[in-house]
Amino acid sequence: MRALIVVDVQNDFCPGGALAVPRGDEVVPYINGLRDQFGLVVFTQDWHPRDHASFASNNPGAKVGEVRKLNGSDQVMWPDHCVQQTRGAEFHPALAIRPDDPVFRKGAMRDVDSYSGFLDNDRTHETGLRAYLQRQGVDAVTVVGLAQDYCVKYTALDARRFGLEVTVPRAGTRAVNLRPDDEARAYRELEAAGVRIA
Ligand code: VGL
Ligand code: ZN
Repeated sequence: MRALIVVDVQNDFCPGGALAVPRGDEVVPYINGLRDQFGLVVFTQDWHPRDHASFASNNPGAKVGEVRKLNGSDQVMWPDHCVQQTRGAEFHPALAIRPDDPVFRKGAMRDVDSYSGFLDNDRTHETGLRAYLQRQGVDAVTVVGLAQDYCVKYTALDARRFGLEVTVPRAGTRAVNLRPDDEARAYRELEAAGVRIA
């Protein structure tokens, strides 16, 4: 069975939000139109505590966009975003999501960021998404949402590592593009890992 994984379609990643992805809201109608083609639809939600270590505001002297070391790994300094229980962390109001759709939250531990919907960046804690998809008999996934060069990319790469067939439709995602070629590079990385770009 093929599942649709909808990554981080939250207010803070849409125009007007704290970490706005250019034209990020354009994915909403596309995703809404896609969901009925799938036997299973799951959502991820970036869900940070206010003191999260990825926020520039929590790292003295750090500027947004700068890269610092966090526990030995490169960490982009982000604006405060998707803080738990805030409007910015809520799903885009037009996103079609039903009360019993499974939601996998990530990034809740203060000292580690989590781009992939499967695992945090230090690759020690799983969100439960892998086990859930396995229980449901999922062998292929389509990954959509925000942002193409971060959470969508890492979610798709982990899905490949876990042996799933993975498709990323261009119409279902938008990139942050901190550097202008990040989106193109992410697509190349995905293709090299065997992800189908549609
Ligand atoms: C994301 C940066 C920081 C994303 C989440 O959803 O792509 N990007 N946190
Ligand atoms: Zn985040």
